[in-house]
Amino acid sequence: MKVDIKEYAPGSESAWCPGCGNFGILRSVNKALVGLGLHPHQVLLVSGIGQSGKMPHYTTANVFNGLHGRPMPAAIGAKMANRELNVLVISGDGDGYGEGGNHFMHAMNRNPDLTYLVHNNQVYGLTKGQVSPTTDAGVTSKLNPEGAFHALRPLAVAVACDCSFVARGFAGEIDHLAQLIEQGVRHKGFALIEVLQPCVSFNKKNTYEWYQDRVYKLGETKYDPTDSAAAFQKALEWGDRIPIGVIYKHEREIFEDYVGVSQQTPLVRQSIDPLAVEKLFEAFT
Ligand SMILES: Cc1ncc(C[n+]2csc(CCOP(=O)(O)OP(=O)(O)O)c2C)c(N)n1
Ligand code: SF4
Repeated sequence: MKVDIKEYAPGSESAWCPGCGNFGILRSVNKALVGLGLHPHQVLLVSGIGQSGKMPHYTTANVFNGLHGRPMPAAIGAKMANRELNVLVISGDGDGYGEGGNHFMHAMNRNPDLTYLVHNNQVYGLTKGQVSPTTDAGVTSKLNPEGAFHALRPLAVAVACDCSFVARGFAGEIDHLAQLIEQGVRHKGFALIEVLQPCVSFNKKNTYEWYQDRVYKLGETKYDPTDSAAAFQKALEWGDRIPIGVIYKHEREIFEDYVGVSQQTPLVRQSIDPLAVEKLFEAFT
């Protein structure tokens, strides 16, 4: 049955500030899921804590909202138990690159079949604008009057970790971002999609206009996303020109194949033997 975007219409009103870049990301996610022909029951959105972490609550897909910086282990567990689910992990730059930096690195290395959206607004939005790992050097906040020190370049980290799909979108380019999300979900393996997300309340530097003056689409240039050395250079490009599109992609073995769950009936479809469960409990009493 054809999917109607109304299926993803939220039942609750959002608590985001008017003009927040998260609205554009949510629209792109919904468009992509419709484009993929996926109904809400076929999708799981797993998030951490933050303004980004609220996003799953504004859709009708399955939701798991966990701890700050910790959506990844829950998402990997869900995918292992039910590989038929399309699992999207939703993070912020603080959640994913700061608190969750350890999970970020190991997930990319292991290559589970997940799509990872990082809403990069270059601040800790929910806690009122402290500097984050990606805040541009020199940018100040109330808690950091001396300014941020040096910005992490997570997409270069991703290429170095041999992440099998690395892309960047912009919340002001909804159709382009929706296309990237579709590609990320179709990709067999770990797909990182960082999204440049204006925070209209706390980031007065990286505004919609600031990005619009700088972003350019890699798909409109002669760029080969399968060349890892070129991808590393491209992932470091930031300043007067900022690339959006697919930066790096290649196929390699996924974690589910390696651990053998791809060859088994998904755990969620296996019947439970109450006697076996009882024996298991006995072992712990
Ligand atoms: C372990 C832990 N540390 C800190 C916090 C407080 N906290 C909640 S949200 C947040 C910042 C979120 O920033 P980011 O991940 O960039 O998301 P945004 O709100 O900008 O979307 C922090 C520090 C927490 N909830 N748990
Ligand atoms: S504080 Fe920033 S990130 Fe949070 S809802 Fe407002 S504009 Fe969006």
